[in-house]
Amino acid sequence: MDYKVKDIGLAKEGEKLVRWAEQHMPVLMGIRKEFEKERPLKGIRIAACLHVTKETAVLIETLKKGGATVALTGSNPLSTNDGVAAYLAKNGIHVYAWHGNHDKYYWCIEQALKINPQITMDDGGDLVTTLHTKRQDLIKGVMGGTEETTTGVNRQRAMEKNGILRYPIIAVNDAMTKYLFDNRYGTGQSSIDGILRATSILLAGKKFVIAGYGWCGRGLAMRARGMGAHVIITEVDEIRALEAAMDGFEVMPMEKAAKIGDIFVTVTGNKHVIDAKHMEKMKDGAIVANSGHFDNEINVDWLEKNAVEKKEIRNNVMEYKLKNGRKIYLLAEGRLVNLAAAEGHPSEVMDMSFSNQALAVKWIVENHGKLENKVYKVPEELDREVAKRKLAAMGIKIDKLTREQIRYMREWKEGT
Ligand code: 9W4
Repeated sequence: MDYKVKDIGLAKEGEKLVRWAEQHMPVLMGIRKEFEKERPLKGIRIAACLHVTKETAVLIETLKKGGATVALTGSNPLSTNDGVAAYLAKNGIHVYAWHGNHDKYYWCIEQALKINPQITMDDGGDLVTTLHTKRQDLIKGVMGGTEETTTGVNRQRAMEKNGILRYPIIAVNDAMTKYLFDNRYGTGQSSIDGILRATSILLAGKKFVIAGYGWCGRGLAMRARGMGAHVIITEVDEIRALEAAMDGFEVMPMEKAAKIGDIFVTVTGNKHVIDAKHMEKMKDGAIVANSGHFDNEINVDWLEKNAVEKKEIRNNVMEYKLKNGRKIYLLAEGRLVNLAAAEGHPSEVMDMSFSNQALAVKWIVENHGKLENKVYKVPEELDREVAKRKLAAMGIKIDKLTREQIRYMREWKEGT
């Protein structure tokens, strides 16, 4: 049994986390039950490059219960939970991952590929890319792969366009039960969670400025309002700005918001959304955080160069004293506050993405003979199946169209 983790002795701690996640992932656990009975992945070898989290462990064990042999490597050096990695290694998964693994990141991917995978599961596309560059010899044995994130799907779509993609990929990221929920409810809640864990401040009555009104911004605004904050949105897109205004939020340019905000969160996907000219105008004690994908939404370099004093106040809170005498508090070095200071998407959200993953793997095994070397959407019936099962798990029933209503919808002649 081959693996490499930080400390196999951490398995018991990891197991507690995984059991907790299982409690909150009813759809995936339901799929696990079926997999145990039907063994749809019997004898299938899977290499996965995913964030080694408690939720990922629930997915990996589900694949194993379905009959698969799994090798797992981390998809980011900072996202591996060493307890979870140890727990999986102890339970028959070939895990190559430890927290802070910057130097041996690609070595770990190579180890995972030793399984000679028939299926790849990626989060960001590093497995697919490694197979297409360094390990082309393994490609003939691959039936297909899945991809969890936008970044990965973009990379693989580019490969398809250039005619170099050599096996089919299912874009789990693009499933409705994934993208319609994770940014809004996952990032929305976990960003607040990260800010509160880092600072323990009261949100009620605070001026909470959100840069960007995409899915993350909408989720965050909804939750901040729920906590009693006065929410201000800044936008560059007129339609989104209008939407924010009609959702009942105050909308204004960042230059104006900078002067009045207590807390600032960037979720735009663009750079230097909070820049020198904004920070110079902020009130003493302003808190600044980022939940957008890259860590350049806040001009941290400027802060670093122009602060006259810098002090770590508590974990994930850095105080910068500016020349004007005012202090600004930067959370988690301007990296994603929901990941660095909290635990990312709650398990209930990951339940839906990872159920799509599990069903997509089964679908590839059943259909790979008919597939071309293209990026496919998750078949709509699987996507809807995940939604149905989530509703059932939540105890929610919905109506069905009557035969007459179906006929009415198809009928174009019947009007007013
Ligand atoms: N985690 C991550 C990334 C950077 C990072 C403190 C600053 C993404 C998706 C899922 O990227 C992920 N930087 C850190 S901690 C950290 C964590 N620091 C430390 O100083 C730098 C990541 C998917 N996911 C969930 O969201 C929940 N379960 C999941 O599997 C996980 C992690």
